[in-house]
Amino acid sequence: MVHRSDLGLLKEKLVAAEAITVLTGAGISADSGVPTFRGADGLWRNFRAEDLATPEAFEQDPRLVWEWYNWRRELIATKQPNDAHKAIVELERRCPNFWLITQNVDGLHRDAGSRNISEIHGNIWTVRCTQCGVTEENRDLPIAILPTCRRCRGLLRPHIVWFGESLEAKDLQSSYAALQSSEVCLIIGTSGLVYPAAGFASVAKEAGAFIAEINLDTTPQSALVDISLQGRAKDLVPLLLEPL
Ligand code: BV8
Ligand code: ZN
Repeated sequence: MVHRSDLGLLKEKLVAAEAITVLTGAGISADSGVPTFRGADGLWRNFRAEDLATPEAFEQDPRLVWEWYNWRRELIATKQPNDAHKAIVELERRCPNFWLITQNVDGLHRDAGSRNISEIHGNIWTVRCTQCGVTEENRDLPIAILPTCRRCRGLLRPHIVWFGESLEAKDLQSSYAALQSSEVCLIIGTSGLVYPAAGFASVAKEAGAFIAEINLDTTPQSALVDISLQGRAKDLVPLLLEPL
């Protein structure tokens, strides 16, 4: 249910804001046809992301993990950014200090044109050598299993942050800097269960930001946001750009 007053208030806050931070999760890509993690379609061959997106799973069975990523790459390769991704690009164009923090690894924000962005869980189109650490873009569909590094023959892995792995320092720094200086913080399409991203809303709140959540459901963050708009991101995010 979206109350006109909530939408109007949020639009006013966004128009007046000198600094805006947006945090997105799988829900923003759901409208592009990318399965979310914890929705009904979050399973693959009866595995959960938490089972496969770990260094232990890769250590134990790199083929199985690469098969899962090949499945996701083939699926994501056919998907386009939706109106919510595009509206966030327009918000970046309008706001002098804008930063986008995404948990999504699908690359759809970049495809839409977002530039001030931290892909805090990595990107499914980037691979990293487990030996020499070099990263490079790889769009092979599928990647031949097991992929090896052109420089040192080391085993390549997805350049993605798995459970139990720490986020890259540069991404944590850019995220906290943005959250602590934002006047308005939008939390879009995330279940708010995975840390440290799940703690980002309260970082912005403590810094005095006005916080709005856009989600189909309520989440653990709903209690601390100023406005909660319930509905699909592709329908609601573009409304934020309409004239007051
Ligand atoms: C870290 C890459 C520490 C994989 C991902 C116990 C054991 C082990 C670890 C932990 C533990 N307890 C806590 C932890 C820490 C752990 C964690 O938080 N676990 C959770 C599960 C409890 N976190 C970590 O391990 C992180 N690292 O803590 O490091 C450390 C420090 C120093 C040194 C060493 C270690 C790393 C977390 C990153 C994991 N990687 N992804 C891949 O994608 O292949 S997380 C994965 O979940 C995705 O990135 C995803 O983005 C993320 C969060 O999920 P959501 O994006 O929120 O998606 P979800 O499906 O859950 O929700 C969708 C939402 O959208 C829903 O709310 C739905 O209502 C809504 N929605 C749906 N459709 C729409 C919509 N909204 C609007 N419109 C729609 N149309
Ligand atoms: Zn190498």
